[in-house]
Amino acid sequence: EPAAEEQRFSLREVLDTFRSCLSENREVLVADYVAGWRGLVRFLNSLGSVFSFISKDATNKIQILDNFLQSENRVHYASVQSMVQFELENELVDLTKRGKFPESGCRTLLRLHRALRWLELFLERLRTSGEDGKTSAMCSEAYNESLAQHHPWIVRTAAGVAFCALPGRATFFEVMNAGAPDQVVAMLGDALPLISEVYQVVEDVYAHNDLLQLP
Ligand code: 1Q0
Repeated sequence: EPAAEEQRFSLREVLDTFRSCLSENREVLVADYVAGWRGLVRFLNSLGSVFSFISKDATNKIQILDNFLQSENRVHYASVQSMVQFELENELVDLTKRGKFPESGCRTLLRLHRALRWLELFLERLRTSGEDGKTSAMCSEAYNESLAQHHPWIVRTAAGVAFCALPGRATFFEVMNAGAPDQVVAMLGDALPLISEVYQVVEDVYAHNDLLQLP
């Protein structure tokens, strides 16, 4: 039935939203960025409840950005570039320590941005892995190279436990719902440059404005 079909994760759909994220003038569109994440969270939820502490946090951050997209300031939140400019000009960001703006668009999107680097590293490992590749190892390596550096010990520990519950490569590919393993691998090959480009554009915007360490 269509309703169930809509809920089903499809790798292609998620990749398409990340593709539509980048406008011609290299602006990153927040609505599409958030839609991409919503798709990933749906995927994560379909892997089981061990991951719900992760998906809850991601959902919360998606919701914060969604609220901006529906607020009276929504025009300023159309792209990452305009969001950064708007929040900085109007002093809506806690720059050095948490204070009046614990849920600024800038700091919220930064958390997802860091997670996108994890995704990039993980998917690259998945893409180049052999049939007997261990997803949990790929996942924790990718995590240690990226997000872990921003997480306290307790979160790193919980994440490590969750990674152990990841299904094997074959199941993982099935859940991606994108055809036979070689088709999934091909699709990942198409998708990764795109994900890294989105990552790099956001990274540059944040670096340029000295926002990479927002509390
Ligand atoms: C497949 C396994 C998924 C593993 C995801 C790796 C990330 C682990 C992160 C664990 C920490 C989550 C708990 C909360 C942490 C927050 O403290 C932290 C910082 O925020 P704040 O407000 O406290 O400063 N939050 C984050 O760092 C954001 C983490 C967001 C993670 C979103 C993960 C979404 C996962 C998607 C699954 C994709 C599977 C790949 C296959 C899809 C193919 C395209």
